[in-house]
Amino acid sequence: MISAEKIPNNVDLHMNKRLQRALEHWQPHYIQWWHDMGPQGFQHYHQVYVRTAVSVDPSGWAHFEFVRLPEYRWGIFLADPVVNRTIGFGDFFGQPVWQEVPGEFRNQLRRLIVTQGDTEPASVEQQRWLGHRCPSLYDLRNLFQVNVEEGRHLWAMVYLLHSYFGRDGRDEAEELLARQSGNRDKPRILEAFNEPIDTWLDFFMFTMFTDRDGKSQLLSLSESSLDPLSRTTRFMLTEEAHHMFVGETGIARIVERTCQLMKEAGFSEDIRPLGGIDLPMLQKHINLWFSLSLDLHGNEISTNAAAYFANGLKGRAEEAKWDDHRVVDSNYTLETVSDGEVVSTDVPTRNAMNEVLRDWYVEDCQAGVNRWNKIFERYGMSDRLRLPDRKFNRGIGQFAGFHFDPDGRMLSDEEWARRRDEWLPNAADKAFLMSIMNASIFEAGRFANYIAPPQRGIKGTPVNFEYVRTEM
Ligand code: BYC
Repeated sequence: MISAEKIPNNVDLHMNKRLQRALEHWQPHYIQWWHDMGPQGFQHYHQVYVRTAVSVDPSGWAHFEFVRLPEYRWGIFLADPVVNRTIGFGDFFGQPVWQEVPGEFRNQLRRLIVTQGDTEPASVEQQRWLGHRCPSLYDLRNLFQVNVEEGRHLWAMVYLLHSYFGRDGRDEAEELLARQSGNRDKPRILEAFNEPIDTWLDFFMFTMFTDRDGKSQLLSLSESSLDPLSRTTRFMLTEEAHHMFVGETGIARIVERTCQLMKEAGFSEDIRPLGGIDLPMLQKHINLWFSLSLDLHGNEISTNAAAYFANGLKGRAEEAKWDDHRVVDSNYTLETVSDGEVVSTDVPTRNAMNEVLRDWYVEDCQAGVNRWNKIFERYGMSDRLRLPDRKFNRGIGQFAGFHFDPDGRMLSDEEWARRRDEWLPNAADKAFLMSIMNASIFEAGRFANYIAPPQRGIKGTPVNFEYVRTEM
C-alpha cells in the first residue's frame, strides 16, 4: 500500500488518489529494480548515514539519519511556486506559464522528461559495483548518497509522467525501469549512460563532468513554461550540487595525493610504483568524460532544440541573464566540418541552442579545472590539467565520424589509431587502476593510498566518523 506518510512530499499525495494508484503499481517495481540494479552487496546489512529530503525549505530538506538503503524514503518535491510566473523565452514569451500540458506539446515534453528520467536510474546501474572497491567509508557514503538521490530524481520524473501524461506516462514510467545501462537489447537512451563505471577515478570524473551536464540540462528545463517541470527540476538542482561536489573534491583529493607522491618520488611523474594515479592517467580520464558529456548536449545544429526553445519547453541556462528572449533573427557562429575541413558556419541561433547550452557547460567545467590546477600551484609544480578541444572524441554531432587531437587538430584515421592511447584510457590503464583499487577500505578514518582525506566530514562529523555501519 502506498502511504503518503512514508513518502515525503509536498504535492498533497494524501489527497491525490490518481497519483496514489499509479504509484501503487510502480513503486514495488522500483524497489525490485533497486534490489536488482542498485548498490550490490549493500542492501541488507548496512546502515548508511545519508540525507533525506523531507521538505523544500532550506532548513528542512537536508535531514540526516542512518538508513538501510532499500528503506530510504524517496520523496516527491517541487520547489515553491513563483507567484505570477510568466514564460521567459520563445514564441510565448510573457504569457502565463502552464499548469497542464498543452496537447500540441505533449509528445515533445514527454520525450524531454523521459530522456531526463532515463539518465537517473542509468547512473545507479553504472555504479552498482563500486562499493566493493571503495577508498574509504566517507567515499562509500558519498557514493550511496548520490545513488539514492539519483533514485529520487527518477521519482521526480515519474511523478510528472504519472500526473500529466495519463496512460502513456504510466507506460513510460515502467519503461524507465526496463531499460538497462549497457544492455545490448534495451540500452539507456543516451550513450554516456551505457559506459561502465568500474573505477573510482571514473566515478569522480562522471560526477564532475556528467553530473554537470545534469546541472546544465536541469537549469535549462527549470526555465520551462510547463510550471511543474520547472519546479521539479529546480529542486533537483539543489541535490545535483552535492553530486558535483563529490566529483570535484574527489579528483581534487586525488590530485593532492598525486602531488605528494610526486614530491616523494623526487618530482618524478612516474608514481605508479608508489601506487599513485599519475597525471597522464588523470588527463586521459578528463578527456574521456568531458567528451562523453559534451555529446550529451546533442547535435550542434538541431531543429529539435529550436522547437523546444520556440515553444518555451526548454530554455537556456540562466535565461534571465540574456537580453533577447525571443531570439528570432540572430545568428550563431559555430564550427562544422565541410569537405573534410573545419569551417565556421552561421546558423539561426534557435537551431544552435544545444551549442549555446554547451558553451555554458564548457565554461562551468573550465572553472572546476582551474580550481584543480590551484593545487599544483600550491605544490610549486608547473603541471596543469586541461579540457580537450570540444571536437575531440565526439560521437554525436558535427564532429562525430572525424578524428581530432586534444588541441582540435584534425587527424587521419591511421594517426588517430596510432595515437589514441596517448589521450584516452586503454586496457593497461584500466588494469592498473583496478590493481590499486582491488580492495575496499572499511576502516573509519582510513583512506586508500591514491587519495587524500577530505578537509572535513559530512554535516560537521569528523572525517573518521563511521559513515556506513555493518549490522551482524
Ligand atoms: N546519445 O537534435 P538532437 C543527468 C539523439 S544528465 C544518443 O541533437 P536533441 C544526469 C537524439 O535523441 C542530463 N543519442 O537531439 C547526470 C535525436 O534522436 P532522434 C540529462 C543522442 O533532442 C549524471 C538525435 O540524436 N538530461 O541528468 O536536440 C547522473 C538528434 O539529436 C544523443 C537531458 O538529457 C546522445 N548523447 O538533444 C544522473 C535533458 N544526443 O529523435 C543524471 C533532456 C542526441 O533523431 N534531453 N541524440 O531519434 C534533451 O534536452 C535532449 O533530448 C538532448 C538531445 C540534449 C539529450
